[in-house]
Amino acid sequence: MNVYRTTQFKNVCPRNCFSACTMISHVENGRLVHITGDRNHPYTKGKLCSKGYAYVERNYHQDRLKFPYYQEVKGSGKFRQITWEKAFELIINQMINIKKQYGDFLPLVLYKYSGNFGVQHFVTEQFFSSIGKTTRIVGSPCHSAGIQAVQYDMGAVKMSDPTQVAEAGLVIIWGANPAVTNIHLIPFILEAKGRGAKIVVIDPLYTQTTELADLYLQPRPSSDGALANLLIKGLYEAKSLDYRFLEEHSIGFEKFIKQMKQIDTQEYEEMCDIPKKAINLLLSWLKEAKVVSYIIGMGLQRHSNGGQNIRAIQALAAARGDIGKKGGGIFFNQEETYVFSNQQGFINEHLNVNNRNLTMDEWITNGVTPFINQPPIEMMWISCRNPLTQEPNPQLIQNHMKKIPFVVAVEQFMTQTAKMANLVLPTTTHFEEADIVTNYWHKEIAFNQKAIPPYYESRSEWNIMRELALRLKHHSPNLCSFPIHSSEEVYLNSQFNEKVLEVFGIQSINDLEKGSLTAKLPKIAWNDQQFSTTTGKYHFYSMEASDAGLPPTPLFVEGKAPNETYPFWLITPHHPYALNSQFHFLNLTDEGEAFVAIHSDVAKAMGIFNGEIVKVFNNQGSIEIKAIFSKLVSKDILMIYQGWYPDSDVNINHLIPVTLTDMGENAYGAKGIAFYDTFVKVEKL
Ligand SMILES: Nc1nc2c(c(=O)[nH]1)N[C@H]1C(S)=C(S)[C@@H](COP(=O)(O)OP(=O)(O)OC[C@H]3O[C@@H](n4cnc5c(=O)[nH]c(N)nc54)[C@H](O)[C@@H]3O)O[C@H]1N2
Ligand SMILES: Nc1nc2c(c(=O)[nH]1)N[C@H]1C(S)=C(S)[C@@H](COP(=O)(O)OP(=O)(O)OC[C@H]3O[C@@H](n4cnc5c(=O)[nH]c(N)nc54)[C@H](O)[C@@H]3O)O[C@H]1N2
Ligand SMILES: [Mo]
Repeated sequence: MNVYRTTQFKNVCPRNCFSACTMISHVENGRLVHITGDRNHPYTKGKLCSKGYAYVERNYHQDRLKFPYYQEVKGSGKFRQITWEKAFELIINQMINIKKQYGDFLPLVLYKYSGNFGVQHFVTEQFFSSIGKTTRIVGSPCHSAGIQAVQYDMGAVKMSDPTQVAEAGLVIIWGANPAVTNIHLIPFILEAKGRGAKIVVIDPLYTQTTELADLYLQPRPSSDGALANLLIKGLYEAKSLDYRFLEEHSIGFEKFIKQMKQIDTQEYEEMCDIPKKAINLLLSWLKEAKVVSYIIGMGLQRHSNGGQNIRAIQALAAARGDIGKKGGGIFFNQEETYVFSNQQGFINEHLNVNNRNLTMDEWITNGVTPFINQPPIEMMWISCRNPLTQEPNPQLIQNHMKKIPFVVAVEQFMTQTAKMANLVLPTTTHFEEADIVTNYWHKEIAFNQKAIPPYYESRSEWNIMRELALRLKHHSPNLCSFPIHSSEEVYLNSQFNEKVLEVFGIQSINDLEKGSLTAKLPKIAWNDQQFSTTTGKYHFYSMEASDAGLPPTPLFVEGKAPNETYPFWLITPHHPYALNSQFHFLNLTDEGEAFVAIHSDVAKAMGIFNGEIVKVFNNQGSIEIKAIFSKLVSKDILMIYQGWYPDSDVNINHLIPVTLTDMGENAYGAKGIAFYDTFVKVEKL
């Protein structure tokens, strides 16, 4: 009889998510058997999401990549298994040829994003920086407009500890769906509610989060700036602003309020399509509340005026005096804990110095020859990114990829994108590698232990880059300055620096042995009211915004709207049981299939029955998808959860054009993508 001992390891979920949960993996005989939450984590407190509990299934899923695969013709599906040695040889040959022909590696492009945010994974950026100039696809498809808005007003992307929400007198959840996307925040919202705080949800969709609300406002998409402006005007007229803050800690309020006095209240109410009564109720709560927490989602800023709308909401928080207060302020994102040396490669100013930047939209629109009189793209390295399901207009991206002579994808699964690569390299999951994980929401840091051996021939991101560096150096010592370390742990230790010491008080992974640690940052952001702007004050008037051709003040700018040809907004928010393109295939949901949520009145008027397959289309693309009557949507909105639907041909992003957000360039080198400014028509088949 075999008696297996269960060993426990500490792991950290590295996904692009607000939680970065620490978890305990239970291992028997080198195999993961069970995952539990870690009760010692101060924010997630031992609770995982359905995806977290399903990691065993994901890890050993039949579709998990086992070996390196090569196909001569991209998209042919004629992959053959090759050895790692052969894979490295193919890559090195390609790189050497590029270097010979062009004198540098500019034709080599890095295409990487958010599949894994662990510190180890920034090794790829570091490797690319170690071979001289390369091309980088820059910009964030996620939150660049909002990040830029925070920077314009406050100078740096800081946020109070999310646990502060529990202390709020009023919680406004604005364009966020935490019941789905940020589940560990919910207990803190409920705690505030238990202490008597009212909960307001502002979202064009009646989401799962709406169930928590005392007041639900359903604005027209992208009209939030108008609502925020109306609220400021109302509070100003009622003399309910924080005049001391305005006087001592801000600039430009006079100019801004002058504009507010001139806005036509009725016109603004109509633009956001919210009844006067509801606005007045919210105004009365804002007048009464001692301190307000504003939880702002990324969803809100995926519009062509998204950054400006966030500035308008921030202005409300600032003018009311909520910023820097216990239990108050803006909860959007924080970047203070992105301090490891290799993470800096991610930040735009570092990108600018060494590389040729190709913005996401230039890449999608102009393809492989985006630069006049400069080398084209000859080789692409994709890691932690699945553009053929996640980016706008994937049809174009696929065509561009076909034209690139050599495409490499580092993946765990044969995704739509991997299918269009020449070389697919299998990589480890976080259970099979050592890593450090920090987060953009809470301020914990934790070490991720290697719990099990790599699945079949998978290699870690560090291992792949190290092996490449060794071979490049062997070919010619000057080609690459990437440091060769002896293990993942030694590599991780090399990424500690003064800033890590300052923020976390630690110097090596040994200091994380006992479990997660919380950053030594103030619990309340901006509690000293000293902002990181050029003046040290809060900017209601931003010269930087003005220089970028944007309105200097947070005055509402009208966004896009449906038209006669394409009368519906298509909102494609984040899925309850998937994370972007990941986890879909685990069928964690009753609705494994893709569906479009449609208002029953609209459907009935068109003779569409519940469950019927319909056509949703615009001038860019067309999909056939099941229609479901839903209370989530109003009459001029259709909703489809974004991501990947492996059992069907539905690719939602075929409908999504490259529409830019108003902001993002200064934050990440490119404007963001206004995914939700997509307009479509629906028809019976
Ligand atoms: N229509 C629509 N599109 C959207 C959005 C939307 O709201 N609507 N949201 C946008 C947003 S907010 C974001 S952040 C982007 C996300 O876009 P991506 O960053 O592309 O998203 P993911 O699907 O999380 O991860 C990409 C890939 O990483 C792989 N991966 C996971 N772990 C690892 C690893 O350890 N190593 C490597 N090499 N690969 C790994 C996964 O298998 C997956 O295929 O999508 C955007 N796209
Ligand atoms: N389960 C799960 N969790 C996730 C993810 C996931 O895919 N699945 N993805 C992770 C990532 S990468 C991200 S960026 C975050 C996203 O986290 P969230 O921002 O919370 O989620 P989204 O679905 O992007 O959008 C939130 C809400 O914005 C609303 N919205 C759209 N347009 C407007 C508007 O004009 N005004 C207002 N007021 N609301 C609007 C949408 O209807 C939606 O309900 O979640 C992270 N967590
Ligand atoms: Mo995101």
